[in-house]
Amino acid sequence: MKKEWWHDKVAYQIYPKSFYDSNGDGIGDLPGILEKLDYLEELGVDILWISPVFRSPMVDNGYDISDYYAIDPMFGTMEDMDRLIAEAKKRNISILMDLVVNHCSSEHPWFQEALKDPDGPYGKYFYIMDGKDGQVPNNWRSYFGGSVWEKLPGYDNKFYFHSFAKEQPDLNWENPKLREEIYQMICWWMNKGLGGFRIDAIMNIKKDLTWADLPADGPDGMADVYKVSQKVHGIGDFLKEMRQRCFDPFDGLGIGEAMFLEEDVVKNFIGEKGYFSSIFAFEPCHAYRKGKNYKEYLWPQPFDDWRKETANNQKMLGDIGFEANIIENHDQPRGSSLFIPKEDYGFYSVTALATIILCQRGLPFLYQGQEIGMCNREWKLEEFNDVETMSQYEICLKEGLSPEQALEICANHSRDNARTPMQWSHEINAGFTGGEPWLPVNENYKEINVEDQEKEYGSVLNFYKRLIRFRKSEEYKEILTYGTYEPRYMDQDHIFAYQRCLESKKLTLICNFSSQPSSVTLASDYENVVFVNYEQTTVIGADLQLRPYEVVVLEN
Ligand code: TEU
Ligand code: CA
Repeated sequence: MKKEWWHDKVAYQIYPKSFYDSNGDGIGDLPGILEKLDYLEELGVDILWISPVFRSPMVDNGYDISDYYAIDPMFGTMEDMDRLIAEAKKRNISILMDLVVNHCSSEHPWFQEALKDPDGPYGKYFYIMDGKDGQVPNNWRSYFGGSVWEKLPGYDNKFYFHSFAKEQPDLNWENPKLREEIYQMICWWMNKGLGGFRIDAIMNIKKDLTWADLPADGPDGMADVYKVSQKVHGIGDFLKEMRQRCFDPFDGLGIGEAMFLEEDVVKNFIGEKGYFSSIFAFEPCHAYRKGKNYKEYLWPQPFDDWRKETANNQKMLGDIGFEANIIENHDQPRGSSLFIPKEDYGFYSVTALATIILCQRGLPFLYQGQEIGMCNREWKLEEFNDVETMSQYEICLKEGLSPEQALEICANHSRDNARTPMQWSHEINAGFTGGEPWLPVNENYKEINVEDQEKEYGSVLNFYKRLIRFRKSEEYKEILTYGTYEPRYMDQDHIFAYQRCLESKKLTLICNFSSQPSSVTLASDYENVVFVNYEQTTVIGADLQLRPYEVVVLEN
């Protein structure tokens, strides 16, 4: 496998609106990130992915871009962005921005021009179609619920296509002019010295141009548009072109938001000749999404499925390339709430989870607040902000759930859980803002915050620092990066274990992911315990005794 500059790095995602507010308007901003760069450097972060900060009406918190060449005033100025790239570089941190090019905002000038003249050049930047006697052209359901088609204002029988909210019209990638605009824009940003991009919702850019109805999968008679992206061919031509034009010339890092790839196509997507440098490993953290209906979602994440999905993913990748490993992001509940039963939440469970993820093969991405063990909040219906949660609630009611049950599902799964302000201190508003935060802070900030954890030797934060140092240590960096991955002790209840091997070196991670003591009969002899989350070192005999949520990394 050819070595790349980013292979042995640790990445961190910032959701800028909720990271740190520098001017008291209740909204996180770029100067806020600048102020916290030393904190991130100290944590051991090498790559920073910043969710969208481009000009946007914020229907989907910046995932609806109205000007790709401007910073939204809410976040600061272009000078702030340039300063951030430069200051990060001084600390050996590369910045990834968020590339949202499946769609733009309905306020983007391209769409505004298309509205004026649907048959003109900008009409062809989008998918504008005739309906069936005033009815939508087909039965596809958008990600956020309802039809993917919205009537073009001023017309009786013309519709435009949107995979997400109606304020996010999809861009027509079949149009070479549109692609050219996108490529120029990416290169313009890369020339500013970015490390690369995280690439949003990219699997949706190829449409089924027959626009044929799909078999209904819900009582609304519609079918998820997501199925179209799974079915169509030919996306590779676009992605290859984008890589060659925009990433290769800069040795840029492109992390695709692509999921559920089949084994036979994975090598096209990542690795040396792949369309992307890497893609996120969603399967292990989506193991709770059993049925297609929200009411079939499981809570918390079932351990066996998580373990199995991880093993499958790692096996499928083999030596092809690296996935980007996560337990959470801005679209997921908090990892420490999803993976750990509520009554078990604590230092050992949170650090066990951290160690399992960071010692895997792949490029680890932490999400802001993960490093202090931030968790889900308790919600009242009127406190939610997210577009997806709003429609989730309605859909739950339509699925026949009571308002209480619907609220419980939303409270567990809402993306707003990840979007509550970063907990910097035990001061008012968790030290995130001097003003009124745009989304409520999690009330537990008095117990869970950066400032206190920095002072406490045995805190989750200090554990993460130690874990990242271990991952990047001269001694174990190579094996933790390039070592093979083999799941172990899969037949033992609540044991998450795997072995990493590189040449003659072997590391075995064994974790008791449960609140009861457990033991594992070891298959071979071990010489050293090289990493632990409990204070006293474990005594290793033929049987390894493990305390609740104890994790050990052994060398032999
Ligand atoms: O998400 C794409 C996506 O597929 C979503 O349906 C995601 O799986 C869902 O929100 C999980 O609950 C990306 C962004 O990450 C998301 O924040 C945006 O809302 C979306 O694209 C539209 O840009
Ligand atoms: Ca601000």
